[in-house]
Amino acid sequence: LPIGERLARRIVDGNKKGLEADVDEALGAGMKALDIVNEHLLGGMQVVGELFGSGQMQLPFVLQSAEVMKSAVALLEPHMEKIGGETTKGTIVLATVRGDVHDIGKNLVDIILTNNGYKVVNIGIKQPISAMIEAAEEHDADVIGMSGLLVKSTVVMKENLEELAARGLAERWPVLLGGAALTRTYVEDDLAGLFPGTVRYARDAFEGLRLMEPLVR
Ligand code: B1M
Repeated sequence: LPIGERLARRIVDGNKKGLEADVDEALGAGMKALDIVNEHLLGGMQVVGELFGSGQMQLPFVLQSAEVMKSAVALLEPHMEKIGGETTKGTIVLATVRGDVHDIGKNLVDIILTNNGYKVVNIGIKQPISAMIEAAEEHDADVIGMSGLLVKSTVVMKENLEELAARGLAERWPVLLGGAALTRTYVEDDLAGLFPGTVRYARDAFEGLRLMEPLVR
């Protein structure tokens, strides 16, 4: 198999043995670290999701795939382009919402934003809105970013916005939402219609990056 397909296969198979050599080979062949993630590793993860969703893959194997994904991203991260500079362009508190453990996407967002000059306060998974507010206050954040992959998490995000509004904090932090169960219309029509502040949807980490500039005021 060509190296890109081999890497995708590793994610599907949850096979970490020899991963580093394959990553080196891909980089040595002139592939860009981010392209390896986007074009090959995420494709593998997509297949895992389909197999799991259709009952052809059991959860422990999904977990193994996630481990390989995380290791591959960790190996590639030092090879990603970074913009230098002393000052940060702004600060975002980033969390996976209450009840949700999925963090691969959130951590990719962290890497992309950090590499592009933002300060990211990544407070982890299963975070209640109170923890996001606390971190945003402590770090004087410009934006609160929430990730969640479960359908249930889209409801939690709505509740979180309601909580921000109820506490009079809707205008204080614009909110960036991302994760596979969300849709643009759900966020930008339904949620935005309920929330007195600003809430935006990012389909992927790069849209998240593009949205940061207008959100940081
Ligand atoms: Co879970 N899981 N999982 N899982 N898992 C999904 C999400 C699922 C769609 C699989 C399926 O059924 N086909 C399904 C959800 C169904 C639903 O809600 N209707 C599901 C389920 C059911 C579950 C469990 C409930 C299974 C169980 O226990 N029976 C359980 C949930 C536990 C919990 O959260 N309480 C569970 C557990 C797990 C593992 C632990 C095994 C593992 C996660 C490991 C980890 O993250 N540390 C896992 C995995 C790996 C997946 C799939 C296969 C892959 C997710 C992933 O990492 N994708 C997933 C299927 C799928 O999504 N196709 C699935 C790659 C990642 C880069 O994409 O996170 O979407 P994503 O991020 C993208 C964008 O969404 C965006 O940028 C990224 C790309 O650039 N983005 C943002 C994300 N967050 C953003 C935030 C932003 C901006 C952009 O700004 C703030």
